[in-house]
Amino acid sequence: MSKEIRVPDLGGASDVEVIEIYVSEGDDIAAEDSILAMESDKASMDIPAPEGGRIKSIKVKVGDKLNEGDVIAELEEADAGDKADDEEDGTETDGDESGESADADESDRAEETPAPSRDSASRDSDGSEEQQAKESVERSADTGDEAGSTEVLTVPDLGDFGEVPVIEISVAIGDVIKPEDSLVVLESDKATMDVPASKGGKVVEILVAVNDKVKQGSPVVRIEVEGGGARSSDSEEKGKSDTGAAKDGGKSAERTSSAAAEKGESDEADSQRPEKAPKVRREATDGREPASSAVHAGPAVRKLARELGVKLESVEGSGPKQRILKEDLQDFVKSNMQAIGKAGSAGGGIRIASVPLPDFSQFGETSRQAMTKIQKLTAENMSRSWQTVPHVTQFDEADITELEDFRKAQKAAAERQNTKLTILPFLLKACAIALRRIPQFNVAQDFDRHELVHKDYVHIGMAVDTPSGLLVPVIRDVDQKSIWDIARECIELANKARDKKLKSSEMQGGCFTISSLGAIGGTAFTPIVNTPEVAILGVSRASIKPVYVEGSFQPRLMLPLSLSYDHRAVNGADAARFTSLLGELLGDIRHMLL
Ligand code: CAO
Repeated sequence: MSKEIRVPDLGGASDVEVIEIYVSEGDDIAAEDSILAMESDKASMDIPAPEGGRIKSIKVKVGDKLNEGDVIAELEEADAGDKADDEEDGTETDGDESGESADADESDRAEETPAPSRDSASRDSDGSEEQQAKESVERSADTGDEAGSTEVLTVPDLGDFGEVPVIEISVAIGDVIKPEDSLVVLESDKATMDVPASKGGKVVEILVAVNDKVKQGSPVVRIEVEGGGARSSDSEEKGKSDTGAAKDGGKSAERTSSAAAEKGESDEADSQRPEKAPKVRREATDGREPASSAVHAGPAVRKLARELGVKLESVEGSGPKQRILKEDLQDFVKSNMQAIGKAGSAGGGIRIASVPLPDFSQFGETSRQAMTKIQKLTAENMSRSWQTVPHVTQFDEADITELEDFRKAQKAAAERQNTKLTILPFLLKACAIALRRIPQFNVAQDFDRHELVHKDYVHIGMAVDTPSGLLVPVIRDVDQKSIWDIARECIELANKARDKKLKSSEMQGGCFTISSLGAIGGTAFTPIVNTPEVAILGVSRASIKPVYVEGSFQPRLMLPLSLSYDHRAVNGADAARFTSLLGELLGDIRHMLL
């Protein structure tokens, strides 16, 4: 046995367009599931299924204009048992009656309004909304007596809906509005409605708050009617007559408002309306967020957007009249998530948390200087690495007593070669050998593809301190170069860095970085991994220390090493092996030949 689903009471609205159909033939639906969305100029509403079942046929299509009682779809009842019960109850009758039954459901649902907010709760009790309306009108009357120019605009007939929560206030005190401008947006679980202004003027008081529940006759705003034509008694009468007219004649918000607009046009006179009324939604004029009522979307989509925390103004609608469909919302969320994912994996999107700054001038004189490009980039890179890499630092010491003797012995040879030999080229060479022997340090991690990228080359960056900030030129194929070649390249690249002559290609392709503070001082530090590399060696100042060798303490030149590594790629044992190997290679440079 099938049942017809019909358009319920539309509050008097007629020829309301079907803008989206949510179900297909054969779909199993539950009671209350939205079947389709309809939209007039001022309201969009979802038509819910009065009961569960299977959609046998759909009788309408997008673009159709429907009226109360029109058949929307045929529903095959889900359960014969239920049907029998229904028949016993006498509820299974012809289409018209099922329409009534749908209406009855509607009114039941209308009573199932959410718990009022604290604000509205106090107003709701004991019918105090009416009381409030009355007070407002009285206030208006008071003002009217003095100024003879204010009026309270109220909620028109809302059709089947009882009390409906306010979800947005579309105007602000001081706004000049014209008839038909939206004052507030109401949203029940089935419909979103703009409450239009029945006449124009300047908003002097807003009489509702978001989450307040309102119904027909509830006061919304008080306006100052330009030209001062409206007297208090008029306004009271008009308030009543607006409501009354809606009751007697047109039952819809649309009709009420258009009737009011007509009235406004006829008796309030065009002269009272500003010649060119400013836009009420002023996204461009005062920086306030545009009201989401400015976008076309049905209640189901609005609800979903709220649940997902999506601002509908950001979503492009692909439906008729740029209406936002559920798919548009899904696409929006999907593309945003993908963008975030890409930004994360590409290293972008890292936000440098800004700490709220006090007014330093209260403590003394200050001046400001713009950050250099290098400083900004360094800040971003350091933040990204600090936030994304699980760092561990392994500390060790290398006995470079013999190395230092050898290095000093090469001073004349260095001068002949027109270069200088510091500890750094030896460190670079030792690290290149260590990277070859312990290859887990020479990788990158691709978390998108869950793969390790093994590099079969050894390019090492060296941190250079320059007046504009830190730069890291990269020496290529360190494992294949002689100590003299490396020494020359170190000087050349360091000079280029300080003279701002480094090409970007000379700062790319690094597998590992050395940060040497040895010429400056310090005993140890924790360098930050230059991601996507997985390790960095910090070098501090070498000093003579008593070292217990073969039964006695001997003065040895010890070089402090601080190896920071990404613990996802490298484990602690490998890190200890790496620094031990460096100690071995630097302790006796003949090992570098093996
Ligand atoms: N222990 C003792 N002496 C050291 C030393 C160490 N660890 N490292 C260098 N020295 C000595 C050098 O041997 C040299 O002495 P001599 O003139 O007697 O030979 C002197 O200090 C000056 O060295 P240098 O700084 O000119 O040359 P370098 O090769 O050691 O370093 C460079 C070159 C570019 C790395 C360095 O100048 C630099 O800019 N370091 C700063 C790096 C930095 O800022 N890192 C921090 C980054 S944030 O993590």
